[in-house]
Amino acid sequence: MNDQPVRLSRKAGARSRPAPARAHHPDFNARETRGWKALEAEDKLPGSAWAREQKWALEMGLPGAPSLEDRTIPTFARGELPHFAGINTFLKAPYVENIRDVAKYDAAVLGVPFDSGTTYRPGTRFGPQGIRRISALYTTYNYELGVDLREQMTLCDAGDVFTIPGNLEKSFDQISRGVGHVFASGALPIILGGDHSIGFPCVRGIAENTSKRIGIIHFDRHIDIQEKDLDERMHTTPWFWATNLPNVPAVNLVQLGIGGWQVPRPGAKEAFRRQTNVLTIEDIEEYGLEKTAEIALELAWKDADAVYISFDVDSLDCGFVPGTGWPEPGGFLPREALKILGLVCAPGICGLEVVEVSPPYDTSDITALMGVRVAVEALGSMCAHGTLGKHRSIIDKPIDYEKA
Ligand SMILES: [Mn+2]
Repeated sequence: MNDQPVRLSRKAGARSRPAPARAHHPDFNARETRGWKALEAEDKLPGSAWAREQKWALEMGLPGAPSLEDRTIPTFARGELPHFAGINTFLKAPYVENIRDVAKYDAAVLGVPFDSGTTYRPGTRFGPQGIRRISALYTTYNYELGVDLREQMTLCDAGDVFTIPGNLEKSFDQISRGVGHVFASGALPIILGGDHSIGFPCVRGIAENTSKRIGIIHFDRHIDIQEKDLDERMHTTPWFWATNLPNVPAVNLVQLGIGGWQVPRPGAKEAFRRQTNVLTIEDIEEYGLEKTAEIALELAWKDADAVYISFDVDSLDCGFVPGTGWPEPGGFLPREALKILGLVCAPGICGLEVVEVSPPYDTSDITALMGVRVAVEALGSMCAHGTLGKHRSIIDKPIDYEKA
């Protein structure tokens, strides 16, 4: 760059050279950045549900001390604020004590505290508690998506399924009933595991309430489709059993991020035999995130009527998820997995599980926080695309679990 003054004309004398145009920068005056568009989206969001929550909190929690200037603050913490206080349901959503009331909500979070399917590190029975606890950190608003879950949908916390430690089969029966009940009620089930053995009973609970065909998009480092492990239906086996269900064919199973040194060969053989759709991290790097999501959607939805999402937090590089049962290097970066997750949830899903969060091995709650993020990212994507509630169209043979 020549910063020397340049003589433009005899009359003008010496003047500075004009600054070169920085055409490679976004035009901030035209407000074309995503950062700005997100602010525009926020400006259009309503705040009425928040106003209702504040009013309710005051009614429930007594007016605050006269010395407080903010008269919306109650004496007892109720609702979202403050983030460090209160009884932690997921995102401080209302706790549904009578489980029949889940029908009144668009989506219901339910915990499946179960780790008897674990074959290495246990502790995922504390997953739902850990995820709920750190979910207190979150608001209901997402900046980039321009969505506010509180304003755009109704969410409840249905509490936990009563699982039976040490008994896979009885627990599976309980889990299928619990997930099936929530699904049949019309609320979208958002399931907090638990180890990955719950994948089979969760999908079974949904599948038995519909005659329609269900595809699965599975985020994992592990292939999880062998018949048995250590003589039982452990957390390495859910897709063997789920894709044996008549309306959950293996050709609609898409497995993202599989690889490394922890994939049991019996699982690889079974995936080969059933022709599931596996993309490794290198495949995904090559195709890119958008194209990967496109491929996943095409395969999972091929001749199917709904798609279920199974997100194992160990699909991420273990540097991001120390609190998990089988940590493995070389997986997704959080932003990669979240991007793909948002894209595959955009057309609507019939259920989501986030599994393998093990708080006893966690550091600073980062693995549990990822679990929260998976759940809200899926809901946020569906709110942004207007697809929340689409799953209701496939509930064509709801089971009455009071009688069944
Ligand atoms: Mn896994």
